Amino acid sequence: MFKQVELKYDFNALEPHIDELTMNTHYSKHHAAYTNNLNTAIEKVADFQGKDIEYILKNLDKVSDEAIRTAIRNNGGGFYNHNLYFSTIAPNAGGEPSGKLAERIKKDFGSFDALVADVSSKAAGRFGSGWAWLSAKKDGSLVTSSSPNQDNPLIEGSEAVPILGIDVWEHAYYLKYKNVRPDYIKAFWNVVDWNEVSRLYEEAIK
Ligand code: MN3
Repeated sequence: MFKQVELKYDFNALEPHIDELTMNTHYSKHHAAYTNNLNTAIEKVADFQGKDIEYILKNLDKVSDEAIRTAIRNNGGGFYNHNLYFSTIAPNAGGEPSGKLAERIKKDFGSFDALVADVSSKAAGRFGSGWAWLSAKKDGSLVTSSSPNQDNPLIEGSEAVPILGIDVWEHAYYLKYKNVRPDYIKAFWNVVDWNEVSRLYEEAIK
């Protein structure tokens, strides 16, 4: 049984950057539904019993039934992506990373501001619903990308592991930011928990 990550903060804790109603609906309804639907879909796949979500997302081609495969792709992606999202945002966060991650950002993107601009432009440019990512490869290098729907680099067969994702589905921002997605993206950087992202980076390159 897959379980949603527990929030270490209240729904209103990310105000004014992400509003309470959006956080509550996003976590209690959207993420909960992805999680429940994943658990239901997975029951029908013997190969996936007891497997972790990373394995499942990388091995969707093992599911011969197209409807079940699609259900696991959409809801398994939704489960994984939102666990990452909700665990890498926090109150009193934002700023810039330090240590190994900061050094690698400088090496791969030139500066922290250049990384933010890169991911922000991929998030703003994603047509329709989807995500923009910062991911790490085993050799320590960092890459950015964007995915449609609830896809992510694992589903797409990348060797890179996501360490930060911006959800640009309208449910992530529309109540407060309406059609102005770029304002939400700008605000998102104020809630990024770089300590947690750094921890995921170290984990990914181990
Ligand atoms: Mn979402």
